[in-house]
Amino acid sequence: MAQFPSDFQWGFATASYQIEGSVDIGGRGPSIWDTFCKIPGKISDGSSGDVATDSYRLYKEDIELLKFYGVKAYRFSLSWSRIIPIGGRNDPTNPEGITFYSTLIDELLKNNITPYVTLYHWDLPQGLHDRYGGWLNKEEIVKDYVNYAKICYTAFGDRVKNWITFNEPWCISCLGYQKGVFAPGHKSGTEPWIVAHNVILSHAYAVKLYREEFKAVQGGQIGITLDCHWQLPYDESPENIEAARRGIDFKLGRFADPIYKGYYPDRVKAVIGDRLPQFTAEEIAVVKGSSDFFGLNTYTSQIVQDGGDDETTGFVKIGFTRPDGSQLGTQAHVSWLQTYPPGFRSLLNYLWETYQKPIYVTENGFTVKDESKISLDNALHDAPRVEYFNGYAEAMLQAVTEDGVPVKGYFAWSLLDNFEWADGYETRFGVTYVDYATQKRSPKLSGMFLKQWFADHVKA
Ligand code: GBH
Repeated sequence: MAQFPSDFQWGFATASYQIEGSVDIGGRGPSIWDTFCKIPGKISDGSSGDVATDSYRLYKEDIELLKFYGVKAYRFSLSWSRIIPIGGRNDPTNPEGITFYSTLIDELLKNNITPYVTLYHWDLPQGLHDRYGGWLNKEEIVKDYVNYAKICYTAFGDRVKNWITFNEPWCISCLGYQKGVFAPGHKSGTEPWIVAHNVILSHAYAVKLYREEFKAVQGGQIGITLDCHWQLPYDESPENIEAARRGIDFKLGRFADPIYKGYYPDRVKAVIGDRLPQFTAEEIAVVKGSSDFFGLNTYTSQIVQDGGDDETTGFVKIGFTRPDGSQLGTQAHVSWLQTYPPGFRSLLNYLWETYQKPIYVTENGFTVKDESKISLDNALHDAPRVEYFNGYAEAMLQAVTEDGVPVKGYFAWSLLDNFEWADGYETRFGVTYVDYATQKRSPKLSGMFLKQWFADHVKA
């Protein structure tokens, strides 16, 4: 049987605002998501991360679950406003917040679970948004983010050896500042490009600091996580083949090309023109080569056609229906996701050919249709999620053992059902069912499946 090498990492991923709750507890300051959730109509069920899976209090139960599944690693994110409640470089830090994460890290290590820590998974301190416009203000935000990163390296870097600076800059900029469906809910044509640029710079200067002042002593690696779905042209027409390439550049290349190659993609420059900020020579020297690995979040594949009016996609129309009317795969609870493992294998090959970096799949997962509406017994028997993970895990194994793509680790999204942003709690991505009335956690079949699959497919 084909297997991954013995050092292959696998586990589950979560994010602070989606699981912690306790938003007013332990000295935490508000984030832009606390504010956003209070705007009527923004969250489909009117909920928020106020309680979520209560993991600030129940973190030991979460670690028990991780142990039960037999994982080697756990990816979670830090809440910036738990560590620096207002957020800025001259603002006080919160010792209670630092102690919380320090204890979590110690408990993971005690149980032989390697922490993979994301510094920023969308929960900007509200204080910085109010003070100077948050991600829109280059001069301030880069310095404040680097200061926050420095506090984290200093407090946790003796034990944390795997750092991820940002989760999904495309979502931060396009959903937060262009479509307005994520915090802070802006709708603008210029802001998303400024925000994206400032996120890239914040990432790059935080990596520079790590490499110059921490890496020699702490010996860790640091990189960024980008999100991308594989894009299949609707047909063989030149316009649709070109649309798929442009779609990937607008989703991924706009971040990956500066970071791994040192310039914005031509297709993006051609369309965006002078709305695209420019890097100074000094800046691009810091940006280029600023990620030790390729962190990838991917969930689906898309069938794309030239046209439409959506700049966030690069003016490509996204669907799942082939010219003959057939669907790409099994439809998930959310409209944007269908199961299609071959696209995952293609994407892994594309990333390796294009960027030549070892890959960590930092998120991958599925949400079963109507899982919140069926009985607990039925929800625990999540066959479509098992089918999804089976297909994706096999595709990844083939990419590694047959195609030679260096995938080093895999994190399924997510350990638990949790606060699914604008979808609230109805959309469930967990391999563990959460009863939100009692916070009782119950493993689903898919969690048991992954436990067995990785036990079988990673060399001892
Ligand atoms: C990830 O984003 C997130 O990192 C994670 O926090 C989240 O819980 C998980 O996915 C599951 O959704 O407005 O057309 O883009 C994945 C990227 C961003 C894809 C939101 C779907 C909504 C449709 N997702 N997007 S669209």
